[in-house]
Amino acid sequence: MIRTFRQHKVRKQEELSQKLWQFAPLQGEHAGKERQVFVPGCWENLPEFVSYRGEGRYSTTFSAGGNVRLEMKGVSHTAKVFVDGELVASHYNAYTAFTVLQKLEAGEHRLEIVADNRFGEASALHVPNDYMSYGGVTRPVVLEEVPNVYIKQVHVTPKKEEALWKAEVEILVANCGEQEETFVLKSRLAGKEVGWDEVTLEAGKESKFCQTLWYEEGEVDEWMVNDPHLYEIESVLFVNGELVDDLIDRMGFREVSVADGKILLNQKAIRIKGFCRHEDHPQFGCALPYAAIVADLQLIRDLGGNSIRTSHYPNDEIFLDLCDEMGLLVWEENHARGLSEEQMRNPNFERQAEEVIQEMIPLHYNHPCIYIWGILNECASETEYGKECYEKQYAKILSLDTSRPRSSASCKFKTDLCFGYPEVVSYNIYPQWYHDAPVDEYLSDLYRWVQEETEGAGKPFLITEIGAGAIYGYRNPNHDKWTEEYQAETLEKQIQAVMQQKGCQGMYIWQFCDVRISREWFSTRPRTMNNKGIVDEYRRPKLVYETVKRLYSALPDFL
Ligand code: ADA
Repeated sequence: MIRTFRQHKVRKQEELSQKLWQFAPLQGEHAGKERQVFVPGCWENLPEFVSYRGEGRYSTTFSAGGNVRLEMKGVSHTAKVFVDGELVASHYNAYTAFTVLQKLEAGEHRLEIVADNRFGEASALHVPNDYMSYGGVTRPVVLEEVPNVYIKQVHVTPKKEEALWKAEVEILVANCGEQEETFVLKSRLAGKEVGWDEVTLEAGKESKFCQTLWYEEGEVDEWMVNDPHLYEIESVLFVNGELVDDLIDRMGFREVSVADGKILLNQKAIRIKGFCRHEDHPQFGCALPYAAIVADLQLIRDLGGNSIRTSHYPNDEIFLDLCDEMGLLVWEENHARGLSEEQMRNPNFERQAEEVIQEMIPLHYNHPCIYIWGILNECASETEYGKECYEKQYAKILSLDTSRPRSSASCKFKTDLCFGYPEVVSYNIYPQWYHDAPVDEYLSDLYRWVQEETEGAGKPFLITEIGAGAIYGYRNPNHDKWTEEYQAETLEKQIQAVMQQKGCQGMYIWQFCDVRISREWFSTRPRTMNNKGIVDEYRRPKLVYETVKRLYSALPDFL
């Protein structure tokens, strides 16, 4: 499934995934032996490849011709794409989409995607880590046929001015043909239209078209947490009077701002009752199907949650579509977890991390659920070199989106140097788990330090991780660590303390469900899993489930 709504009525679009492809590993004892696998998927879900690190070749055929645009929504973690045997694209990072546009003769063509999940210097972001870097074509593959001049992207920025809503519409049109093209462009949103008559675009060029639509009070319904209203923006392009291309996207009228140390959604201070969530499932790896994503979101809602942090990478667009529809707020972040200064000095780090931002923001720009962009979870924000990297990445975000605040989940207790850059200060803390300090004392000490000694003073403050581990089904009379009792008692204290901390706008529990981790991390992770889930990997609730549900449900969505 590509999106939860239809994106084209005119342009030919076809999903090449949601079916069996041929698969062959390229190394190891099964090298070169083809078998059928379902795409999207991870090869770790095939018993013989549970821990295979190497390359895997996926192949299928498609029928198309003309300007053929292929979009790979996610290949983990390095991809090479071949059409009819010719290399047409290379890409790094599992969690962002990439496209290739080619002129092909009408007829049947062969598509091969070689995925590679090996670690090494070439990969700065995917390293052995406290989550699993799977292998495979893990998100949909989409085929489109576009005319020479086509609509490449539509961005809508909603802004409120007094009682009026305005929508700034920006349409990117590309000419992939060999001649200049003249066209008419129109876009319709919530009953109003913008248009451009007889514009000309040179061959091989792209151009942006911008206009603003205004809405009187009552003409549109706002998008709010747990009360989402979505609008389709339908853009169409005519050449010589003929409708040749279209693009439908969705938006919501909501504005995120920061004032007086608070994050505001449509001028109201939100209270974050969140969960960090990895894309992970014992049967599907990181390639969760639509119904499994819905099931996760329903559990989060049942738990009284109103927000999800896509720790630690951009998520599948289906997930974002569903959050838009269900009124759940999303903290979306680029891909990085716990990188040391040495790892950040990998010659590929800066380019790869910035590419993730470049690929994430324009594609996810219209989702009203995303209220903040995050970067560099728990990286070296306490060092001068790290600080330079944070500064550059924050600047990169600002160059792509000025309508959302930025933040970074830090674990550098009273040593972080980077709070001058973002609009929101965020900390991951584990009192009562990795150390025994009382939660309220530890947190108020940290908060005081941020206010008195850092450039984060006066900015909104969030706890982006807090939690404790429990092995599903393990209980004992001592309520020792790893028991369900210990986890439930600890979360009770943690949630109470965070929600009562003055100046703190809410929290994300680490984490929604237990997840598989890289085997190199086995020694502090029983079962080679991160066991801090509120539900286990099969989504079976632990004792703590009812605790979280009771505490979260009692708190309103706004402060
Ligand atoms: C960190 C990190 C998470 C996870 C967590 C834990 O704060 O951001 O990815 O590793 O700790 O379980 O210790």
